[in-house]
Amino acid sequence: MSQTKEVIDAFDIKGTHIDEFPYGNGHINDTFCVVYELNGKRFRFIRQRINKKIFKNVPALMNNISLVINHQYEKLSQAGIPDIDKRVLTLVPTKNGENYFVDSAGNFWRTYIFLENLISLETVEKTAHAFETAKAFGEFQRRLADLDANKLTETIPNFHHTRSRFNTLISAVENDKFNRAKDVRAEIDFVLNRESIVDILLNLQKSGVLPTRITHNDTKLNNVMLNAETGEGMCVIDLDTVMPGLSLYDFGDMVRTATSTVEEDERDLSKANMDINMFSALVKGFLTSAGDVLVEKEIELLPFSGKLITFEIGVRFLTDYLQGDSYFKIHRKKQNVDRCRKQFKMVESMEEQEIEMIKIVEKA
Ligand code: ADP
Ligand code: GN1
Ligand code: MG
Repeated sequence: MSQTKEVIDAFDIKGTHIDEFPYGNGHINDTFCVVYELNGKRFRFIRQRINKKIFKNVPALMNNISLVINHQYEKLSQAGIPDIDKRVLTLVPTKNGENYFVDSAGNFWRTYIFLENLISLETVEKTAHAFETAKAFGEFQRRLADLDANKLTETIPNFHHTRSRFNTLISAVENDKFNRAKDVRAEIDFVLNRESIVDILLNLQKSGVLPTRITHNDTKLNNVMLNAETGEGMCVIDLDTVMPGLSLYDFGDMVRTATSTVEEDERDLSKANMDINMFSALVKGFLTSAGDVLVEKEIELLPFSGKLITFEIGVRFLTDYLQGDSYFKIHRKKQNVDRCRKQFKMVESMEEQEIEMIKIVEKA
């Protein structure tokens, strides 16, 4: 869906709109790169149609995002860090001074300044990528430690509630509305055999051993922008799910996405393995930036978090397949099954390397 004139005209951007095209590989929002020209110069922006089926209260979500951006901005300026505009997202307001626009069809749109000369990766190529990713997400988490969590709305309730993700899968299997359970029996069994892991972090949170913090909750590799030349982790993006959560959820999703050198939906499962050197780099990067705020249990469970979140996202892909592919964008039939299989193969790979992973954390 391209943008209508009312959307293009809504934002406070000088110059002429000359081009727009779909951009990036996000599974949730419709993202476009939009190009404007002013005095012979071209300027790019990121414009997104926010998925209102998934995010039920977009005004509250946008309020979260601007609180988070402003807080990060203040922290960076207090610390005298240079290039702040490359380290936090910048929202472009509408002509009415709002940070989003609702078009006549009821769609919600927002615009960010394009982060030029930064890149986001779909797969890691070297350990420095893993280190920089974890360092950036750790810094992000640390800078939010003193933001009042009561000011934030929970944009998706129970987002990382692994027990409820498990139960939703069970209901989807029982209902089997699209008669698809027969295609994924082995994957369903894989989940049933691991039910014992789903409550571990939730129980530790309930008993107060694991503190609730403001976390990002969607720390996949392509949600951090790196300096295209130096590889430095610069800017955490995709702030839709920033809300109270566990630090381990953020680390876990990095293990899922930044220890694999192949894509999330890779079909050749012999290539889907947890690379222990990448894991080690993630641990080092995360401890460099967030280490001094983490409690002992948060550090001890870093290896487990990788397995849990990889399992949880695999469960979500499987559930979405059973529910008719209505949540994650797909580009081919059974893509959610491929994504699920890749996640579960990664879980197995982590199970096999559990002792090595624990040793790395102990050493760090
Ligand atoms: P989704 O929620 O659908 O994942 P994202 O906000 O993550 O959407 O954006 C999708 C992709 O667009 C990102 O992975 C990144 O490559 C690119 N992107 C997002 N914001 C910017 C930005 N401000 N500058 C440059 N690229 C961006
Ligand atoms: C979605 O928005 P994106 O593509 O960065 C999803 C994450 C999943 C991820 C799997 C709001 O992330 O939770 O882990 O896909 N985001 C939402 O790739 O559900
Ligand atoms: Mg994203």
